[in-house]
Amino acid sequence: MVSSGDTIAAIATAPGRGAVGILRISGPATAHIATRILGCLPTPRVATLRPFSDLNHRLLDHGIALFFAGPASYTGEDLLELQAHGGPAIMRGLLAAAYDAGARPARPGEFTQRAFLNGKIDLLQAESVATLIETASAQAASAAARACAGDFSTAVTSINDALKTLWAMLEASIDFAEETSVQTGPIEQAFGNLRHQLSDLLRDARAGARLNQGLDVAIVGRPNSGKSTLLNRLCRDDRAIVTDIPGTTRDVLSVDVDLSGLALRVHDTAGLRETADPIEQEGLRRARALLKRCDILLYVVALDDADQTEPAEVAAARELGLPVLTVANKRDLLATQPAETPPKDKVFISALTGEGLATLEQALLDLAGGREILDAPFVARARHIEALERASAQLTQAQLENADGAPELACEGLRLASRALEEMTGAYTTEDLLGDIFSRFCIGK
Ligand SMILES: Nc1nc2c(ncn2[C@@H]2O[C@H](COP(=O)(O)OP(=O)(O)OP(=O)(O)O)[C@@H](O)[C@H]2O)c(=O)[nH]1
Ligand SMILES: [Mg+2]
Repeated sequence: MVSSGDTIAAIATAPGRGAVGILRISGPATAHIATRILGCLPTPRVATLRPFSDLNHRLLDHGIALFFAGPASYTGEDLLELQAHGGPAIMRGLLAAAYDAGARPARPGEFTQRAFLNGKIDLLQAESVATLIETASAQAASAAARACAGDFSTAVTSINDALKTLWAMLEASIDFAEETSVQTGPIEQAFGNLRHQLSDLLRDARAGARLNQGLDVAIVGRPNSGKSTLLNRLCRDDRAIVTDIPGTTRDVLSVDVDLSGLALRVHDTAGLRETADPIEQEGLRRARALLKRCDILLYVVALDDADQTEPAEVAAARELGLPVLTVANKRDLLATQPAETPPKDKVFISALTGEGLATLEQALLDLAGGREILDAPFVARARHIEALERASAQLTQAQLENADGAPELACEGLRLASRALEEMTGAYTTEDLLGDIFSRFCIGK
């Protein structure tokens, strides 16, 4: 067990008043501190009702004490949880008593960091603890809970094991090349299987990252096409100013929208047109900058607009492969229904009356790959995608090198691919990476 030698304490419940407040203490002095505050050391893993007192024997509260003897605890060390009445004065008093008895304040995420350092969980599990706490979406929370339970880690570790087996086969083929005729079939097959598994995992991880981070949706189109009206419809709130004056919106207005469990950030933008107005020009600059970093475009075109040509910005976004959903708006102004059956990337709506909104939302969900994202088996982060992409590129390269008769180079490629996977689980890691990950946690976790 890795123990940092000192004992940490923090309030684990959210600040403010609550029915119950929890103080957590972890480290070698935990049993001593427990005895000072409780008058005795509770039997491990048994909820015990005790008076809580400070070191001057002043009663602070009565509550439940739970003692976990290391290594059978969250952190892998001796750990005490005190459940008191959740008043700020009580919790401050308990924390001060813990400090007086020898604990020091815990840094953000330090309990989970200790759990990682003591081998209770790996890095992927630790990161998903933070995601589970942060996320507002039920789907993402469930996927984060599966990652906490180790689903993502198991998938990564099993690929890494297969990779190492292949590496050993290749090494053997080098060592014994002159003695036996090397069987290339099984090696090629192992390369094929691994690439297949890695690409499946990358697909799942990309979906998991999207579920975790949500998607940015930009609403663009010519002035007065009804973009701001559409934003208000999508968020079911009167957020953006709507007038019949072209050029009403200047700033980018961003609103969170929950689309059947998928977290969207929808951005309303200034209408695309040539203008001499410096304020509007700045609005257009911001709109164009947004186009470079969004995931999906809603291109709004008013059916009564004489100019139906697609703005250059939208055409350029299509060129770059950005998914575009064309929203033909103001359908209520048409005397008859549109004759054409729209393709799947076009919908007819009236943002004013709300007609066609459900169709638009379904089309948006489909275009975003919403089903796959919502079904993601676990949550992931950009760092995981980057590592999986690196592992995948190394594996592809190694297969080519092996086919070219350079198994030594292929072995080096497999070593680097394995290193990338071990960076994910934390089997291989650096101080900087750990500092970066755990500093984002809340205190007490
Ligand atoms: N009849 C009808 N009018 C609409 C519809 N959608 C928007 N409008 C009207 O069109 C005008 C412009 O609407 P906005 O939502 O402000 O348009 P915009 O695209 O945000 O305009 P800018 O911010 O100037 O670029 C307003 O008078 C709206 O009431 C619609 O579906 N039907
Ligand atoms: Mg507007």
